[in-house]
Amino acid sequence: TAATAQESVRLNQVGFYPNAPKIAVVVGGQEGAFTIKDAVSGKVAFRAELGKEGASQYSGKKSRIADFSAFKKPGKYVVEAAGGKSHPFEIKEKVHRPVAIAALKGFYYQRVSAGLPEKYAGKWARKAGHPDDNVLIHASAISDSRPENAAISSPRGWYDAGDYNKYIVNSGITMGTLLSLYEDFPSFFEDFNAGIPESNNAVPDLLDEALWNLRWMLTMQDPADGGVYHKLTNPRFDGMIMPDAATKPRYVVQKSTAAALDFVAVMAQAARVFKGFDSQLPGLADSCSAAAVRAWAWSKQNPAVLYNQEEMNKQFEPDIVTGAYGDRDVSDEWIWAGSEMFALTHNQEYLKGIVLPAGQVLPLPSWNQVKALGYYTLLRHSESAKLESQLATAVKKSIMDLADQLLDGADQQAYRMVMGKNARDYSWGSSSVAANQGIVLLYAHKISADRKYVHAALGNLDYLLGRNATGYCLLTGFGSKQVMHPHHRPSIADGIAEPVPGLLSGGPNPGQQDKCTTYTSKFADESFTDADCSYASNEIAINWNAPMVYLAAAIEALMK
Ligand code: 9MR
Repeated sequence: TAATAQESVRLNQVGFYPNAPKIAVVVGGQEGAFTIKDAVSGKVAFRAELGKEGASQYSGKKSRIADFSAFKKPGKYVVEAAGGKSHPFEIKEKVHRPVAIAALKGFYYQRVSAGLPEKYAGKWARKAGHPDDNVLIHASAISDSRPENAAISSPRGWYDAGDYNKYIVNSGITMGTLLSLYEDFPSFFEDFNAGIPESNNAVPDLLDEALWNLRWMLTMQDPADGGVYHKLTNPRFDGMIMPDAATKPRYVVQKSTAAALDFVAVMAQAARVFKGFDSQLPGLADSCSAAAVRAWAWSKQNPAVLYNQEEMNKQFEPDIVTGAYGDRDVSDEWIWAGSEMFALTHNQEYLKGIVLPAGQVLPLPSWNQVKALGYYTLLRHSESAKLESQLATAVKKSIMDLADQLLDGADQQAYRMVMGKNARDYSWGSSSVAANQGIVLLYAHKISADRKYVHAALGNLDYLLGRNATGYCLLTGFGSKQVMHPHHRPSIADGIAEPVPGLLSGGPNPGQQDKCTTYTSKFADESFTDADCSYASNEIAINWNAPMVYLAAAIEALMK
């Protein structure tokens, strides 16, 4: 389908900082001038020439860049070019603050075992679902301490995504990202009110929200041996119903090394972070620290117990067919867990095998690849924990090498950004790729103090908010062309037209594993459909929202 006039100019539909780059992409390839007009009066406020012609490496669609970085006057505007007109946007300070707040609030809406009163949830108020106070032990998880007829209480946590299950592996990277955000920008969160029930207590809202999931994670450890259940789940996915209507039996399943090590990392990091709130949360930091030590010991005895759902289902009943998060390589989990334990204890023993093998580039974080999370923590704590200088140098170099590899050639891309340079960027949950690339770039800025990395990270935030080949602003509740039909059970079942706000859509994914019939393009950068059938391109997930919160909040903190 042909782009409408508005869709032919693509930009961050939320807005721009006065003193930062401002880029729009004009699709079509026509040359000439573009103008910035006042959105209300229509008066021309700025005029310049479009840049040279470029083309999407996926669709071949031609485009030109409208660079109006030199225009700094606060206000509300549109871009006009080549007969097209952009959605309206603002130029102002703190322009992404509402984005950061809403993306954190997105986690509140995902709370399990809690009713969401109107006072906090507005029209998305809903009843509590999943008390999870009577969770069965799946046959794969039976042990001396937890026999078959035993049930455990494992309430709270966040719903993982559009489904209602709770997965330790995916909680791991999510919590690591949020706790790192706090560790990296603590003062920013002194004044950051997300409008959650705990907003008026003495703990920052970011940590209050994380606590909801932390308390659940603690219940996933078997007190007898320190091992950690891989997930808490229904045997099969629920229908498109509200949480309180979803009452099928729930199970904890098999312990796994990935779950145990992600748990170690989160608990060790939480122990450090919550030590600063001992008077508000007495004993919490110590409990986290003890839990981390026990899960580490279990992992040492069980260094590679992988979660293989198909194999599990051959041996045990009932069959479990929900998300597997079946990581087949836990070497990076060892590095993340070891790094967090080192930062907690300052004991070098935890750092075995930490250096990247020669010639390897640090992989971008994802649920099954968490090495970089370990490196971020070593970077942050290299001085306080007295990291050996050789190691500290190697960690810095790895992060800089990755950031420079991301940046290399990005300004030659049709959309002039890091995201999408490599075809593999468009995978399931590609929005989290864009956000995690942004985070690496911000760490490179922390190391180098070079502002170019902040501007490149901002480019990826622009991508998520509208400067992309789908034309959508990918965070629900924001922009002019909004995601309205995410694959998210409450948003589908609640009878409210607008989806729950502050949730990041997964984004383009040419795999199209959901086989929805509503896709209009097969090109990687356009392979997105705003339809609730599309769990492969339009689901939401906690591990995608967390880097969105990080990127938006960190950029706000750095743009002050
Ligand atoms: O994010 C996960 C993606 O990397 C996998 O390719 C995909 C298929 O296994 O699963 C994604 O995670 C889903 C999880 O299994 C269940 N809850 C929803 C998650 C997001 O789609």
